[in-house]
Amino acid sequence: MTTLSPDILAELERQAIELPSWAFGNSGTRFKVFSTPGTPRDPYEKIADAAQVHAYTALAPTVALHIPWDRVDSYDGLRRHAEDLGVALGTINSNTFQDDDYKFGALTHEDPRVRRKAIDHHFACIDVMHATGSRDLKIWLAEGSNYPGQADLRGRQDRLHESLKTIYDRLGDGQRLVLEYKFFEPAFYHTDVPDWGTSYAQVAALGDKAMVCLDTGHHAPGTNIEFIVMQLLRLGKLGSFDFNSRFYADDDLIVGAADPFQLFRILFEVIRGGGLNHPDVAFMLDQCHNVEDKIPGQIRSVLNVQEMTARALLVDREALAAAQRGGDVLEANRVFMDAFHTDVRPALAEWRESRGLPADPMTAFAGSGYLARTADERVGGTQAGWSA
Ligand code: LRH
Ligand code: MN
Ligand code: MN
Repeated sequence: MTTLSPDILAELERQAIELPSWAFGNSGTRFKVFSTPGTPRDPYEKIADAAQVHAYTALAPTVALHIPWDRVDSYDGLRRHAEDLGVALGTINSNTFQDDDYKFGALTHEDPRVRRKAIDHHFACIDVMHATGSRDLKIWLAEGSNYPGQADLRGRQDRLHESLKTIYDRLGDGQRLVLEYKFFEPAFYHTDVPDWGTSYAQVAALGDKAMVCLDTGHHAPGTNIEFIVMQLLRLGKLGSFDFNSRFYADDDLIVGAADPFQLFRILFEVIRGGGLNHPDVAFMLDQCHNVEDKIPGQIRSVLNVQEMTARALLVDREALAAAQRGGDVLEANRVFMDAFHTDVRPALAEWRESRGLPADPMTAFAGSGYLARTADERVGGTQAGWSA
């Protein structure tokens, strides 16, 4: 059995992956949303489910909220509820994509009234952050156009800067703005923040408290995502990850399910860039579980990240650097692939047990009866938020 050195275990011990509250709601496609018995009926129950993931893995100490999907009367109360369950509230995600006013944009809209409304929504999110103790305001904008000529691309970029600046100036001490990019959808011709370069240009113009969010599902097929990770870390502007995996578009499937090797390559660059447990980088999941059970889906996800992190930590970086310096292409590739092909699961299981965790969190959770219990208790669970 492969053993993991004390240094590697110390790194893994500090690994923290934030869960999205919306992963615990029902979700689907525009064709059908399947409901699951026991689905949370409110943000309190979503957090209770997220706390299960942490209880079985010790990997997921925080939960991200999406506003207004996770609207509650008292965010202070929600914060205490989370703490009672052994987790904390994390990133606050704004939402300017489900309101008729935003049909032609929000922060980029031609009409100052609509821009003001979108900015005010972000101010409200910052108020929530003060109550929850959250550090990050994550902004993803569903803004763009469908037809050439429909929109003034340049004017929209200028308005985007002005709006973001107004939001940025409202941030408190220790708070950050994280701007997420996505190459298409819902707009199909142009998107106002389509790529890391645009996100970088916009956040660089704001200041040190503004960073880029990289959602792994938001790139064209074949994009070398680890290169982008390297570059953003090099520039000191990688603020967070939204991890998930994709076969076709923004599939939001379990991270590491479609392409574990890509996840390994990304995590290798994170480590190479000093980023694992890096204080500037929030490691989040952004997933939906349309057909599988949601809590086990999240447990599987955090375990996948942990497993690929352990493999990436196993890369013999000295041997790799020597082969790279010597121009030994095949040796460099062998060193890299050796780590990727190492089965770390038995070593991780043993280590988990030594920390009082179940060796196999999936089986332990399945045996706990939690899903059957919540199915009995909760009637009428809500959707992930898409129609909330
Ligand atoms: C957009 C996105 C963004 C949203 C989430 C629900 O596709 O990745 O992060 O907040 O999905
Ligand atoms: Mn995302
Ligand atoms: Mn997405």
